[in-house]
Amino acid sequence: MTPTLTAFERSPDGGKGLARDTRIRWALEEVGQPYEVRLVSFGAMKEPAHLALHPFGQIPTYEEGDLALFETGAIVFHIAERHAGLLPPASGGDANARARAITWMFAALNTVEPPILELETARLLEGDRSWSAQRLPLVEERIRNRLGQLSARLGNADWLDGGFSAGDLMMVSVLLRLKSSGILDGYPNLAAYVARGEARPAYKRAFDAQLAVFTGKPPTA
Ligand code: GTB
Repeated sequence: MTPTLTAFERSPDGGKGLARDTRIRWALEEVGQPYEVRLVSFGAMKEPAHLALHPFGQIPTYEEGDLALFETGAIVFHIAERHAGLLPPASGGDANARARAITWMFAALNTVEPPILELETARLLEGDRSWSAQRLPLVEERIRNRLGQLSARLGNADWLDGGFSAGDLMMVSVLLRLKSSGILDGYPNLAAYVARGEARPAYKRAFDAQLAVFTGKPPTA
């Protein structure tokens, strides 16, 4: 059954791939699962029909037959459970490696993404407050602290734990949000890690597909 995602009809980033539907598109591209997209306006996201799918009135959502999901972590995990390619197999494989890959998904969402979101809030929503100039360096310091720890763990490896996994997909997606800040440049191995993620054909297809929404041109892939 072909799943359907929701995505912004008009993304504030104009197609830079930062809205979270890109992660889901990427996961589906990695496993070779075709999908459909329903574009929603900011207004429609707060209407009952969308709220029935997503209690917080956000994108992305994921519908597959009777199943409706929200939260990118849950959606990527669901895709990784249903298809080979994003997690080491549960049985007949290395169950511990699978558990560790899932751990990295949670680490991306619960430990690395929050300070990055704080920075976006501090810049976009609080930039005009009198205390903003004092707060920003503190927020940036919290991000650098996390990136330093992540960088030390990644070392010279290509991916966080052996082969590419849903943990890397989520971590790269989270780190991509820092790209324009220049903060990643202080961690060359993390910058290279993100570039490796972006170089994956599945990521490129996902990026092109979300960009096509805004350019009106069909994806080239
Ligand atoms: N925890 C949820 C998840 O992981 O699925 C968070 C979902 C979420 O934040 N969705 C955002 C949304 O719907 C879009 S992705 N926001 C509208 C609202 O809350 O009313 C966040 C996002 C939006 C825009 C950019 N951008 O333009 O750069 C980047 C990221």
